[in-house]
Amino acid sequence: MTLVILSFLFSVLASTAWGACSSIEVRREWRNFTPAEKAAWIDAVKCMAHLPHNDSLYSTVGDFAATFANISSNSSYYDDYAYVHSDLNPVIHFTGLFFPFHRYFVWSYNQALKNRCGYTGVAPYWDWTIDSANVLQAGIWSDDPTSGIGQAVGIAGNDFVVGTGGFSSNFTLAYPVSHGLRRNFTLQPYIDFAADGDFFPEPYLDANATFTPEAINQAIANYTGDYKGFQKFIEGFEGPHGSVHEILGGDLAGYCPEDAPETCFENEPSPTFSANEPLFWLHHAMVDRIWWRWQNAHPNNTNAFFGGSVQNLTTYAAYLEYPNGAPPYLSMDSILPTDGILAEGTTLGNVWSTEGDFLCYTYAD
Ligand SMILES: [Cu+2]
Repeated sequence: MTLVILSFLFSVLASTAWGACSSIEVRREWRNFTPAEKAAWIDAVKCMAHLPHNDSLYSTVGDFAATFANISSNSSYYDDYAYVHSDLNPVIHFTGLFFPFHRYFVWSYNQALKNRCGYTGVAPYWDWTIDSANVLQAGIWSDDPTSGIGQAVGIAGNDFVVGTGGFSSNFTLAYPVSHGLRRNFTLQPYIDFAADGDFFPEPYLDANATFTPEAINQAIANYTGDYKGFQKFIEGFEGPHGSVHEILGGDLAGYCPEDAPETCFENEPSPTFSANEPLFWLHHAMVDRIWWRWQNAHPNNTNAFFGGSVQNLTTYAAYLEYPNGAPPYLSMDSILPTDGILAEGTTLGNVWSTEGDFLCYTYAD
């Protein structure tokens, strides 16, 4: 009895004195989900894809609308999230917003699964380091129609639309044109970028070599206190974040569906409509977990931040000077963009700790 009271008192003290959240969500790796838990997540994602478009969606940047697609009222709430990522592409990549925005985006999406689709599970992540040696043989490509993510190479005769797993039916995407989920695993995706020589010095690189356990563990150990260097390693060209996107081809890599407008093909592959792919959420939860591990690896990392608000990829020299954004510089008081879909008024400081009252989640390991 005394122990129970003591532990109760301790938890009350912990939540009031240190601002810890009372019921923390523990995110788990996809392969540690039971088949029923996997099916529940897939069901919730497909539920989002059948909810109506939210009229409060607006574009902040507008490049995506100008080049690929305007906001379509013939779309779903799931498509609204894909649109937000597409529209904000130039302000959330290669800027100081990369880690905090994607943390907020994955969390907001998970809240929507719960609040709008009755999802009661936790956000899954895909630890692709475990599968890096042989990505194509990974268990994640299960063909099971209720609990499987589906094949890594879609049907070649059908524009690489995924033909197995939970997303092969009742799952249509609106951007840039209506199409089914597409994947086309390619071990050497950077060959397509060979013309951008400075940015892609190793076009024949096997992309899986960039996301091994050793590469990620070294990055976490090596950039103590160096937020800019850490972000550049994870997000930079031919780095692990981009390699997972590009190795899967199709939607996750920003390759255009066959009926897309010509301007889409002129700009492909581009990191815009990658959130069409449900794996986007598992991939970005993993990227978030790597940042979380780095934050926890050393006291000098926990609150480290340095980043600008303006993406500058005009020349390779400019990129090397501003790999995570040129001035004006961002601070903990800077407000995250929302496109009317995410909750307004969230600051970088609000999302710096995952375990505080605001986000209230952690990772199993
Ligand atoms: Cu992104």
